[in-house]
Amino acid sequence: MLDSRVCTGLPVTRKSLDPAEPGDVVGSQHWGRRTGNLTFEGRRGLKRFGNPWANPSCLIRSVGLGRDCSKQETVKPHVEPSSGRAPFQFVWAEPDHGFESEVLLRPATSSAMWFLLLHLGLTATLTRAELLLSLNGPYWTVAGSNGTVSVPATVPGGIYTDLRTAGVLDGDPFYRFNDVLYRWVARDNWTYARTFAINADTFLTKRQVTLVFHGLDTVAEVFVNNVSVGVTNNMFTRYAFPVKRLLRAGDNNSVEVRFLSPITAAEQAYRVQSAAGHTVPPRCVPVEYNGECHVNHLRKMQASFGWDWGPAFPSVGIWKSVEIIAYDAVVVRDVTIRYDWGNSTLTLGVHLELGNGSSGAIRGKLEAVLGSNPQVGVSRQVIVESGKEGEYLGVLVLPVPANIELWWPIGLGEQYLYNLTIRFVGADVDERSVKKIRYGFRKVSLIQDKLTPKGLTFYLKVNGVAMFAKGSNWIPAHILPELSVDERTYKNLLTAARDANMNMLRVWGGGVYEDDSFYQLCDELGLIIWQDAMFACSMYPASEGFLASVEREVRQQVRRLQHHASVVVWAGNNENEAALRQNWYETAANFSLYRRDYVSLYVDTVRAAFTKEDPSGMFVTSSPSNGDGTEKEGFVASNPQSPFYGDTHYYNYLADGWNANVYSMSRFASEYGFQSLPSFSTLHSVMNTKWDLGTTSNWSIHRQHHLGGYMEMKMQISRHMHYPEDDSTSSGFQRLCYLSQVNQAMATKVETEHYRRSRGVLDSLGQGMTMGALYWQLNDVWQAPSWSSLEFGGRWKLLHYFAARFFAPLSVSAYLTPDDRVEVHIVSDRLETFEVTLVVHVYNWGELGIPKDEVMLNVSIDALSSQQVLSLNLDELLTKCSNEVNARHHCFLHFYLLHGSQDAGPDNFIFLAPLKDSALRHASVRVVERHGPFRRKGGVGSYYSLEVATDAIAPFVWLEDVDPPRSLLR
Ligand code: BMA
Repeated sequence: MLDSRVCTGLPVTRKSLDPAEPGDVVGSQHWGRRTGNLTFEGRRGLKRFGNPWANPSCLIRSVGLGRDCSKQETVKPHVEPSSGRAPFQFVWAEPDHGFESEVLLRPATSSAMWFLLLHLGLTATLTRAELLLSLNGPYWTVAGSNGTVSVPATVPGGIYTDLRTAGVLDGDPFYRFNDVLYRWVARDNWTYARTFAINADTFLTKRQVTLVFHGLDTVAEVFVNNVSVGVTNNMFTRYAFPVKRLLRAGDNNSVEVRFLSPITAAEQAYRVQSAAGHTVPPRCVPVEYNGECHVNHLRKMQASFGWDWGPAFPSVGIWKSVEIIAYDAVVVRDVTIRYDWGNSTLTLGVHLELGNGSSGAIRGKLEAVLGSNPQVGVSRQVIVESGKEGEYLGVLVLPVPANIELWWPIGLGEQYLYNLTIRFVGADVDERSVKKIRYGFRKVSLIQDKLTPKGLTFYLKVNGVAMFAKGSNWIPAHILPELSVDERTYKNLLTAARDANMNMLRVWGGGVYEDDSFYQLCDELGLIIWQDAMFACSMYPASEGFLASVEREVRQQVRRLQHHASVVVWAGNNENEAALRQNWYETAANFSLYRRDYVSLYVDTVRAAFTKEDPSGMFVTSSPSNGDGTEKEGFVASNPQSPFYGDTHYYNYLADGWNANVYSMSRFASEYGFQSLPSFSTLHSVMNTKWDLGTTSNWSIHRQHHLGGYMEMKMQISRHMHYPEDDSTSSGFQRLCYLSQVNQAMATKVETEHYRRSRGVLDSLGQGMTMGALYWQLNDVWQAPSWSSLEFGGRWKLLHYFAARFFAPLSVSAYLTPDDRVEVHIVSDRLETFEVTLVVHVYNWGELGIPKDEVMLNVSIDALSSQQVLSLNLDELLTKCSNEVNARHHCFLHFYLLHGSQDAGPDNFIFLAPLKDSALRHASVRVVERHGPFRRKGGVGSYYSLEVATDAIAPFVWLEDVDPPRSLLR
């Protein structure tokens, strides 16, 4: 029963980033592959005790058929002298048994090694792990309800991807109107099925055999060997079904997942909910979304029914891994961690699974080892008894060495991460379960202290440092959840965030809780995460069943994510407090009813589950909210957007976005932004340039989900620049793409600079002390007008280049007051006082390279501060620049900072009149030299170095890669 598609095999790579340890499963392969090539790395630093890795061996263990195919090979390390790292390569040939194998790593026996382990009171165990039979891979079929469509399927995956691969959907789902044309897919019910073999001698002798789905999207019934084992209705929870009694020895076992159309499921849930006269609005997404209704009744990615930046692709499928696990002892599922600075201890909450219907207690040893130098460990005998849902919580307290290095957000220090291994070793059974994580020591608090004359502060203190949060809002990396968890895409987008000097991202509540690898990357990159629970822009049911499902979801997600150094703040929802208070969905007539539901869901359920799992964690019930202020007002504040408390979402598309004086104050601006079109190179692959150009074409209207979006864009652009005479010509449309990005970049720059400056402001009303600026939105899910700074496929919009500058650690910015004063500020995120020379140059638009006047000032900039350093009278400043009456149309101001003779940060500028009225000269801009490509260190792709020349002052020049790697355009 070999499948020819997998015979050639993919290279096996080790997923975890940790060095391998004795007893580790360092690789595994699916049935059908007979050779493997595995590279892994051994632990270093144990030299003192002899190197147990001098001669390690690998043991191939086959699971699935019970035949003992084990064999042992010695693997030769190749030690890199410079790093001391010891990568091993192991090539094996597999007996032709056609099932799953795993490769275990064995150290050469070394008495010193045993001494070390005994010294730590640990068991170096070579006992077997729980058995795991992965049901992932291309071995599935999926069929529609009337049997006319039946195609091969892959798990993890989803129906749109499978139908596309099979050629049933013959076009790019994002091409023109395909999102709507392909909607029939989501209206059908789909059944995923496969067969698999079970080894009776290994699997079926185990005490517990469980079928585990890490993510089912969404409403489904699961059958094993034609017997129903359960139903699912929450895409964000893991489902585990006991299946031992249903499995048979041999290869004729089947699993089937029958999905109900999400559109039907949402409609049904809505009807049930409304039957008792209690409707939960909104009834549908706005008509501009071309979306579907009632997604708020499903625990599913809310944006998959349409959003103001995304298409509706109501997804269906097994979007995460599936496996059968079999064990006699327990499975270490998660670990939650509390770091007690005072006592220098880590308290580990080890979440063990015993499985349902477990009889009696399981005895064993719980161990934890921290890969610090020196390595520390703790070990404790436990008697595990089954609690709710077959779970048990074991607690370990681990002493932390004094020399531990802290984890810092990027920009404030290094991102030290330590290996932490947690094991359960059975006492009565020869079995162990291991969990490995990377842990960063940091102390974080959300400071909400009283401010005079009014309100509370709202900022993060990390390792004692008040951190200004700079960043953006993260939406899923793809509208199809199965494609959103791609590690390469994560790396591309998150590295771009880091490269733009961001230190924080908010994972927005209308998407998904991201994959472990996302948070792992954020840990490594030093990006702080604000994690919303997955509720957005809606009222939600508060029925018993709904709340129970949410409680389970939050419990599982908090346990999974809590240990990440990057995950710092949680919020109950996106904008639902504001929606309720401001009557977005006509709930005012029944305010107290909806408020009661609101409190039941976000306070009594989400917050309660969160606090239970992470008592010292930080949680706000909504974003935006007034934080503690919201709590004081019974969780629905009279103004959840108050400038005196918490966080705000502020959008004003009508005022002049380039004028700093139009922006309001905020303690923490967690959303604000402006739309733009992506580059023409990104758009043209999904349009027909014969019909679709121009903002009034059917295609452009179809693509624009934000009511009035083009009108606002036109208004904003026209204030400062010449809107194309006809945006339906090819050049006019391309010009619009460019101008919309210029406008977006400028407006977001001006607004962000306003928030960064406001760190140092506390006005007479009590407004100011802003400590966060996260613009909306970082990334995109398709090629359309949106607020993103990164296009679908990863290309940078102008805004992203601007962000790298306006988020720089040391930044000079200026603005013109209504009474014509130029106020110049310097903002510093540095940890020490810094001496700089501020240079202000006055330029005439007509004269390239020669400032007409100059002001210089030496200043000492306090650590972590925003300081106003200059206030200049504009008319006086322009006297040498131009003697025209309208001098400000001929001149602009340029600012930069020097430290000694070196640049101390990015330069900056302000315009003094709308550009369309200014005396710009026509510039001829050319690339004169090109070097590269060079490999990007620690990032994705390569880069070039180009020399660009101009013969006149040319604002807003950026380079666009018109042919990005296809791999990034999935
Ligand atoms: C905010 C977000 C999103 C939305 C964005 C732009 O309110 O929370 O729901 O996409 O505005 O309108």
